[in-house]
Order: sequence, then C-alpha cells, then structure tokens
Amino acid sequence: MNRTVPRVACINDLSGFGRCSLTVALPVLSVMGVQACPAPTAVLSKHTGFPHYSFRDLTDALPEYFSAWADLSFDWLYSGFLGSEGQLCSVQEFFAAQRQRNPQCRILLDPVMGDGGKMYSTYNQAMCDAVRRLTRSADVITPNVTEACLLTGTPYHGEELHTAEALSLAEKLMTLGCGAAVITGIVRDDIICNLTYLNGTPEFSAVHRTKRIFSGTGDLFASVLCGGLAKGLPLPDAVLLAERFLSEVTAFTLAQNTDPMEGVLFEPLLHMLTSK
Ligand code: PXL
Repeated sequence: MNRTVPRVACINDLSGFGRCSLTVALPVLSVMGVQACPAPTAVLSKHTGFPHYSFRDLTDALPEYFSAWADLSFDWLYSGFLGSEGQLCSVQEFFAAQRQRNPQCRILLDPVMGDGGKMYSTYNQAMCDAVRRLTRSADVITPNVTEACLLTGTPYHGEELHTAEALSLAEKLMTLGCGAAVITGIVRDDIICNLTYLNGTPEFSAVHRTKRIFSGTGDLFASVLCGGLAKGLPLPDAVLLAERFLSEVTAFTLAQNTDPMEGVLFEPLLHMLTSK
C-alpha cells in the first residue's frame, strides 16, 4: 500500500528500563517518519539481563488485540521478543491474516532468542521450534550468531566465524523458507560484520568493533533496518544505514562510560535518522 507515512506493526515487549524492544523501536521508527503501532507481547520492569525484574506475559491478551486490528492494513509487520509458545501461535495467525488482507505487506522477523551462545531465560526448545516455523513467513530475518545457530541446529563456538562458516549458516537459514537473512554481529579481529543473504547472493559489510557489549543493540539494528525498509530502501542499503548508526551510537555510548546493561545511548543521536 502506498501511504505517505508507512505503517508498521511492532510486536515486541515493553521493558521499562534497559533500552530494548519497544522503547527502542518506537522512537527510531517515529524519527524515521514511520508510524509505529505497538502490540506488546509482555511488560517487564527491566529486561531479562538484570538480576531482578517483573514479567507480565500478555499471551492471553494478544488474540483480542490482533482481532481488533483486523480492519487495519500494515505495510510491514515487525516482530521481536516473544514471551511464550502460545504467543508465537497468535503472531503466526496475525501474519497470515495480514498477508491475506494485503498481499503487499512485508514481514521483518527478528528472532530474539538469545545471545553469547545461550538462550534467554524466558526461552525454551518448543519456542525455538515455533520461531523456526514463523521464519517461513518472513521476508527478512535478522538473527545474531547465537540465534542463527539455534535456528539451524548448528553448534555455537563463539561470534567469530570464518567466511565459509558464515556462508554455510546463511544458506541453512535460507532453507527455513525466509526471503532474506541478515546475520548480525559476526566478529573478526577489530571489526564486526553483518552478512546479508538475498536472492542467492551473500554480501558482507563491516564496521569498527567496540570491545564492550551493550544490551539492546540487536533491537536497535532491527528497528533502523525496519525503518529503512518501510521507507523503501533496498535491503543492502537499509543494512548499511543500520550498521553505521549502530557504530556511531556505540562509540558515543562507550565515551559516556555507562553500565552496558542500560543499553546504548541512542537518544542524542536519533536526529541522524531523520528523513533517511
Ligand atoms: O534485547 C533483546 C531483549 C528484548 N526483550 C527482553 C530482553 C532482551 C534481552 O535480554 O530481556 C525482555
């Protein structure tokens, strides 16, 4: 659908502290000139990386929420952190209903399942299998190395991958049925690479790596990518935009010496995304 302001359904959790999921997606999409419509999957006081947090799962609320959206059409459906297996089913049904209503609608699936070789504490194997099924409906998926390994049943041995290993991982992801895959956060010495696999063609892009790891960077990457795609950028250009923004934001955050759990300080740099 050709709208002046593209409309995106953001299916993700609301974490009150720690800069991730909806608290990242909404400001990023808004500043990029995209209408961001949140469908909260869970409400947490802080993200799950903190030692103490409250977690209210919204699985039961989702079917009613999505059915009240049945008269709306979205240009993009963008899903992130999903809190339960039932929720994954609701999302699958929502994807199908939206596709039926508007075949032009595109899907960005960020399979937020884990990091550093481990599944998040709220995740389990059944949910992992359900995400794998959801991948079939997606136009673009954006797993980090851990998530790419979990999705493909590949043993994880760190974020450092040789070219051949990264390519094999991307090819395995494509067999799950997605339209394109972007593997994020592949480490090489002092650079960080993203591998975009589109139409059978792999493309590596790289930016300088900071040694500290901040939470929520995957969400920031996927949100900028989503904004770029919703504004009509080709996938490789949207990847470049996202990685350059992330690189600026992490360098800025590093200089502020904040707790990495609080995420990256993107707020002062949001203006860089205006009219992109
Ligand atoms: O940044 C990914 C993410 C999203 N949502 C919640 C999380 C995390 C990572 O820890 O805990 C609730």
